[in-house]
Amino acid sequence: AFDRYYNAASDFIDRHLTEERGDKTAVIDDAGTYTYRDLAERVNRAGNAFRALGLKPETRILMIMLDGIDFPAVYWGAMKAGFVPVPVNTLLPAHNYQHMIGDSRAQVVVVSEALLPSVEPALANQPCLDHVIVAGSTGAGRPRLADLLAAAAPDLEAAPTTSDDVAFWLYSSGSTGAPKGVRHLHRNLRATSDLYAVPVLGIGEDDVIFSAAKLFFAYGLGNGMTFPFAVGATAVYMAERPTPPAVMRVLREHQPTIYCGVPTLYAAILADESNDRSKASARLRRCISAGEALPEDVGKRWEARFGAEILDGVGSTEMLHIFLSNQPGSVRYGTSGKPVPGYEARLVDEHGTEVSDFGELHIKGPSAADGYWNQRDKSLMTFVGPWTVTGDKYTRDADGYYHYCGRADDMIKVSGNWVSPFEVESALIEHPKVLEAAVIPHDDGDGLIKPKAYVVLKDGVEADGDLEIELKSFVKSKVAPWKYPRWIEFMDTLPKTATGKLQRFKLREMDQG
Ligand code: 3SK
Repeated sequence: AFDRYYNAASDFIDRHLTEERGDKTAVIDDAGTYTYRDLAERVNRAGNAFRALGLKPETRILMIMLDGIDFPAVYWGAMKAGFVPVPVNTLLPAHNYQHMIGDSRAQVVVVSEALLPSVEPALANQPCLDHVIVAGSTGAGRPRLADLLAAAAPDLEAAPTTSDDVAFWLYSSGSTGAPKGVRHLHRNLRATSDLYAVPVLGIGEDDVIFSAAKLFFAYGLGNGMTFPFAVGATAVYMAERPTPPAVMRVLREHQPTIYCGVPTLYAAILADESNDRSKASARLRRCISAGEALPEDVGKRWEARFGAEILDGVGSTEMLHIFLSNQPGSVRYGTSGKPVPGYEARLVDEHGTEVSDFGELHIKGPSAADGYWNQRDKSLMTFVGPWTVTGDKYTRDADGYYHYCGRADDMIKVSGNWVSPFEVESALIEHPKVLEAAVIPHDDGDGLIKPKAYVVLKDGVEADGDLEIELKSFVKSKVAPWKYPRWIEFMDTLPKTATGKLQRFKLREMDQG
């Protein structure tokens, strides 16, 4: 239950001062360590700095920012002052920023100095954009965030928002079309921490959490800000790209107790045989994975080598965080687990009828977004009454575990039988020479559809015809005979979204020429 007035920033940040956690470490970033008192003061200064610009309530503030202490200061400060922060991916081309600034009608952009050259072309001809603030040492000729914070007062009364007010947006890239603004409410942050972070992830005040997924992703935002600040834990931020060596370095240097990764990164860290717990964190007690389904083999190998189980789960930008998850002590690798208590799941066939064992996954729960900004048709298709349509196909087994089969439009029908590309990909990556795989439908020349695989090999492995034959028979030994890939193409990389999700549709387009 929420009070009439509820501001999530007061709940997640200010509460620690009244609960006497002011001296506790809230954040460790590349430059230093910050207590909850430091964090609360920076949040207040940021909120006051935005108010000093004369912004009206609900003004959007677009954040193109690297992970570091300025990120939570701007995000929670904007929210506390009644504005709407819109963190966006830092790896995009300028035309995407141009779309997001225009689409959100942001009046302010806060950009990390290192990113300014790639953002600059998007800043021109934006009728609503009045202020560009640079987080960095020189400011590159524009107002510097550090100066605005220094000039602002350290105390701030929270704006009288309600739990149903829009608190922030995230952009959802999806597989097609321009990114859509997903509007989330103040109440949604609390829902993800109360339902997932505390009871499933088991985060507590003594935890130190490190998320390889960046703060601008819904997954990273929960892992790196909502969850630690919900309980007074410590978050570790790293600005650079999460390569395996960089992640291993943070695991070693900061000894986190919880690590949040994505399947590609788990697999890439494991590909270096010398990586193990002795080179990571002796305190590591729990890992989570999301973004795409974690192959069974990767989960088992990680647990054996790092001594901590991975809770694989699935979430979405629209639902804000994880709604299906494995639970500690009952992990079944190769599955996405069961609905997180507080969420309901249903499987629906192509006629919209609820089915018991195989269909498209719909989710109901209290962290669902309010809708897409300015996209009425897409909102109607995705937010259907209390249900959110995920676009993912799942099977549910007799024990209630959900098994990912692929995007609704990725399933392949071979001789009347459905083939889950994910199942074939999982079989392929069990082969010791394979790093990653993607499977799509391919016409065999007679108009019949069969699976085709694109495979990335581990470093130093040579692709040749013998390996192709070896991989085909390897897969045949693992899955039903009609599922093996009739063609295999070797690639250097696979196309992925910014959140690391495989884009099979791009391979289909490439395949069809
Ligand atoms: O992709 C996911 O599984 C996910 C998980 C948590 C939050 C957001 C997303 C997209």
